[in-house]
Amino acid sequence: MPQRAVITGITGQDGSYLTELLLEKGYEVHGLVRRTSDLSRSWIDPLYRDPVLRERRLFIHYVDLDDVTTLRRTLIQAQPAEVYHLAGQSHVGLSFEIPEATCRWVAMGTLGLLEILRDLSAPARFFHASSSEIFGRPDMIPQNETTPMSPISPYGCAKSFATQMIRIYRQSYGVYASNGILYNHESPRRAGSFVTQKICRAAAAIRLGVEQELRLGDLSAQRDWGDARDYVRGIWLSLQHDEGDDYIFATGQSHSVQDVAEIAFAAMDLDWRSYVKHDERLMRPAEPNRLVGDSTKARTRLGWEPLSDFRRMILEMTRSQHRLLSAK
Ligand code: GDR
Repeated sequence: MPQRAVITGITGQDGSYLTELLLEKGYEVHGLVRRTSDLSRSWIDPLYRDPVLRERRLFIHYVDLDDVTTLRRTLIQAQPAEVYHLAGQSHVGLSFEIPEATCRWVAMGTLGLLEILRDLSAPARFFHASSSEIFGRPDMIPQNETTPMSPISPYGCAKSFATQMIRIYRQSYGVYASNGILYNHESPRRAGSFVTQKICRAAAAIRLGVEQELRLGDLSAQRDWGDARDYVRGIWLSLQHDEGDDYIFATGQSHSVQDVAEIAFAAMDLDWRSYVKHDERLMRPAEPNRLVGDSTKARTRLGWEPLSDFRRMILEMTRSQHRLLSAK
């Protein structure tokens, strides 16, 4: 019998890399997809079109996170050994505009899954994709698993709720549930609304003469940016330990939005200063700072190690955007 896993958010960057990893490891993968989502334009589509995988080792279920009855039925039928919960509204800036929807999906969506899990006759191990946004503007640098949560965005607040619920279900109901506290992680599959991909795409588009300028918010904002493929290995490793726990996944190094622009534009033989314009409308009502993670626990307990490097990743993303745009 192959190991069976359920992934919420299978169509996204992390979901698609995780699916590839699990299929490689011999898992049967069940992906939950929003009913309005267009699978044909997602990273999962090539896998799902493969007749060797489709409905044999890779299954897609159309179910919304707030449709708890269908969710329950799907999980009871799938009988997974592992559930990876990656879905939710993941844009921090947008969460200031749609706070209620963000909390419904991110906070209550996670709680709904925990409630189902608690009732399953065959217990499943549960992974929750938490976020460095739970820390807001922390006093300690770098942050670790004991750093107090003090979010400053609706998204961070919803993630804090979900993160704490994971701890409560672990302690009070004996559910195997783990938080991966994920710092920013990028790749050529990153959605274009996040700043790294927005910059890499624009540098390529300007090089090709398709666009003339790039408008950005806070250029001085700093983040601990890692590579999604490293973090997805960490996500899997989190559920291979004997008991559920919390783990920070981060590189421990900080870079600015301007650093991203410098590397991406230079890769296209352009000087970023000639094309990047500051746009006040892209500034957020509150901006976290000092978000740098200490991943010692994940490294020592899970044997996790990030293999990629920031500069190489931005170069890869920019070249990948250049290839995609050139082919259009
Ligand atoms: P973040 O990622 O909010 O950290 O959340 P994002 O790439 O959106 O922003 C990073 C930083 O760049 C600044 N910024 C801009 N951001 C966007 N999106 N667009 C702009 O034009 C722009 N200009 C400047 C932002 O203000 C910010 O400081 C990501 C998401 O993946 C979350 O889901 C995840 O939980 C956290 O990382 C860890």
